Amino acid sequence: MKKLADIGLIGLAVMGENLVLNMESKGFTVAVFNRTVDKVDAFINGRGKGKNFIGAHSLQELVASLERPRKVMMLVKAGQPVDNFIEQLIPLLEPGDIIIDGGNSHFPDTIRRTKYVESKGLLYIGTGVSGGEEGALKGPSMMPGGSPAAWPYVKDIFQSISAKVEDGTPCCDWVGEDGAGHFVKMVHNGIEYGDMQIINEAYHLMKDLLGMTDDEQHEVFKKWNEGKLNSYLIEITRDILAFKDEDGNPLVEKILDKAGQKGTGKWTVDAALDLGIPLTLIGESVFSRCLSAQKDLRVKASKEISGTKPNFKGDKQQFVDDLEQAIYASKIISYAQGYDLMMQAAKEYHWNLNYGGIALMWRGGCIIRSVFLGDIKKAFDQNPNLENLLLDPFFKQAVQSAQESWRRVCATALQNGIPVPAMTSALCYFDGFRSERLPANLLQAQRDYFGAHQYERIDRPRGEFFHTDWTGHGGSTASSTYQV
Ligand code: 2AM
Repeated sequence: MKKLADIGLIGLAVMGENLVLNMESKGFTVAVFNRTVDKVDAFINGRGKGKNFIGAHSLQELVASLERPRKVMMLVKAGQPVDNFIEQLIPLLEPGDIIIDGGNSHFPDTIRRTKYVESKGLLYIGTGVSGGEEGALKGPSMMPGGSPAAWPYVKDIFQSISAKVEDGTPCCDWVGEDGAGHFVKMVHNGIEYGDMQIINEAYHLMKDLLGMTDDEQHEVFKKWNEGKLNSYLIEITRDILAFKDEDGNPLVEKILDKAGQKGTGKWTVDAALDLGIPLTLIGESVFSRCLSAQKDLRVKASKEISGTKPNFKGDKQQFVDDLEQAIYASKIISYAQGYDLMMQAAKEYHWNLNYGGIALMWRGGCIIRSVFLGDIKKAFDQNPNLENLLLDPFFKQAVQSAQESWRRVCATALQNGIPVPAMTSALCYFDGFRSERLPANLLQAQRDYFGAHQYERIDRPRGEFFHTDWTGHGGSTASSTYQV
């Protein structure tokens, strides 16, 4: 065993333990510390026994056991604990040493911490780690951002422990400056909300509109997983639908329909609202969870409000085939919107994001891993300056050929009273996106009418603003123009 460790880790909860076991299995020596120090010895004498770990009983001991430049990674509860450890580490470290946060931090905190730690002469990395406990042990998707100068020192460790795609490419690359890594991890989680909602809508339609059993649906998901929808979430849905409770009935049907959420979907939508990006599908996915959570109110409303009841008269097989297309098209819209958000964030926060690389980082190891991400990577390889995924030739063609099926699914769902907010909002976005002219001319007229907010004209140069006295008694606020 080496005298000094390659990296130190603070936080021996399951994620931390699994991540260091992963590092050690790849040949790295890891020093470990935990606030509740007993856990250090428990780990060294337990899962870490006989392996290349150095147990530290204080931060001083941890820092003293590291090779230079020192790399200290925190996997602790997000929020104040991260700031506390940074404060405690700064006086113990030397210029060029690196503090890494591998927790689920909110990106504005990572922006702030990067600047602060750099101001002390140290380097900082905030990295998204996705894939849960199993991913941490066997190969997570990792999305590091922060001080670019720190990357060469951690690259080998991070890429060794991360998931790999079939050709061996690691699902980990440098994302960008300061909070970029945690931002991209946040968008990943938002996209995860969207992918799950789309699948849930398909399940809802097969169950309540087509009257299919869980076993029948299991077969459909199995088939879908062998095609272009091949992904981890389709795969687990397939397995969930086949899983039987002790009485032999599908367990999923006994689960209360009340969704929980930890808030990263909301963060993504908050960021979209802040940056003015139409992230409609993920937004609807967050709100769908909120509506599901109003279980008691829904039970009451269901007894008081009557409405259309599902009554399917078409060809079931055709509808199931249409559903596959609707899921695919909705998913393309969701990723196009997610990428739009990242592109705007890159402008706002001055990040050089590697869009193809991000698709590759999500290609394996994480919850949204799918074959589909390989096509996104290709789109950005072909055109690194792609303005929107929907303008890429492959995706343009894919959405166009799915379009009719997608419309049939949405229209049928609406006519039969089954809510499909993700699929329909995606379709509305698509129709809006491909419209040269939207009705916002009327909207601008309304704003000018009641608030003198002014408008631009299509028969005058852009940037020239007009106000009209719509009622004839606008007094001195009548028509004026100015340049902005
Ligand atoms: P603990 O074992 O001492 O509770 C995940 O909860 C990890 O974050 C654990 O390693 C936990 O340490 C650590 N953690 C949680 N809250 C903390 C805090 N306020 N200060 C330091 N570490 C904390």
